[in-house]
Amino acid sequence: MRDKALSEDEVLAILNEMRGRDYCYDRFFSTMCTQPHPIAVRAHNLFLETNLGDPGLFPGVTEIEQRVVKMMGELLGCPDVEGYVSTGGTESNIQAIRAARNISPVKRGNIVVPESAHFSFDKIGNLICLEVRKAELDSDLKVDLSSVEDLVDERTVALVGIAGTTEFGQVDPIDGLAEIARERGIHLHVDAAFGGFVLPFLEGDWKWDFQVQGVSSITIDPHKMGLSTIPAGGLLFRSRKDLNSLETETHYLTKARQASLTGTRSGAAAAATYAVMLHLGRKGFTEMVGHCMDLTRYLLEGAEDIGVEPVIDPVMNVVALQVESPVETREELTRRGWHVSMTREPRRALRLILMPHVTYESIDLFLRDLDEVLSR
Ligand code: 0PR
Repeated sequence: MRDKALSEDEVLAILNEMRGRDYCYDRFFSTMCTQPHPIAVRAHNLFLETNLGDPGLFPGVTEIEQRVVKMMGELLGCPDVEGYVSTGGTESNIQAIRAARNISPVKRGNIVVPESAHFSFDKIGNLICLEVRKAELDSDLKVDLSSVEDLVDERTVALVGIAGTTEFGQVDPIDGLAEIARERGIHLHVDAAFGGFVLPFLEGDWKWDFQVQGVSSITIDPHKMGLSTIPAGGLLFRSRKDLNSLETETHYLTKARQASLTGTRSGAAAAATYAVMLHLGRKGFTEMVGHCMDLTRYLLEGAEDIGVEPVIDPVMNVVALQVESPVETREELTRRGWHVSMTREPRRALRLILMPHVTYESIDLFLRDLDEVLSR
């Protein structure tokens, strides 16, 4: 730290210069986050100094957090849900699996996740010393149930299914996984970090949420399609005993026990999530998701016109485009200012997320550049 103090103006000049180095959302096709809704920003600022880690000091935002949990539970078929607002998908996944491990009598167990699982599950294996077994995918890139059956054994403490895979936006057969989980009496966790704020607003007959008997916990992230501020994640349990299994005693705080992974934690993103959910309601979310799906179809049609096909027919606003040299194509697109992501081997493809910040105009410009790059 420097000795001499800088004036506010001097500090802000430095900050603005650094902020100017960040890229802008208008050319991001690679991210599952987006610009927060303006009401989320206002709510976030209003609750900036609140700490959900010591809830007795902040009963207002503590009540907001519980309301958010109930609203997300209602959305996912279980109004009596238990949980909390976490920092995001990684924390929610960690905590769900930790609860499953805590409840299970098995020591040194394993979990069975789809090959398509987010890398947070690799962190979990390392963190809580569980073997992470990866089940194969079928030709639609959904988890193959017979592969799951082959991997499950008496040491399995949890199964994981994904509702909205990171790379392809695919939905696993959660009802099939639930059957396996029920038969064996094991925890089924559904990672809907992305799909949680998409699937409830799409027409379709997926059976993936708490309406499926056997689903024990769900991850749903407001800081992705929930238009909230970062960091806002949701962790929901069907049963109180799962949440209780995460609690430690907190002798000197205003509440005797704490289930969250972090101690001190901001109430700002919980308030932001609450504000967006109240302000948009189901109608607003349905319109927003509908708009993202219109953008998705527009991109697909334009891609088809230049001879580019998706790996699978998109279920939600996540598109993987098959191109001949994805690595080089992506590099050239980056040079032209486009931020696209890539799926893993063996299905390397350009990956685009059609978030609300994407415009028809940016899709047109992107496709023009993609066409040029591919024709070189
Ligand atoms: N589960 C799923 C299905 C996810 O897609 C993600 C993140 C997570 C869990 C973990 O969530 P947190 O990152 O909130 O802990 N998926 C995106 C990804 O890894 C996250 C992301 C967001 C990446 C913005 C890049 C980016 O710019 O691709």
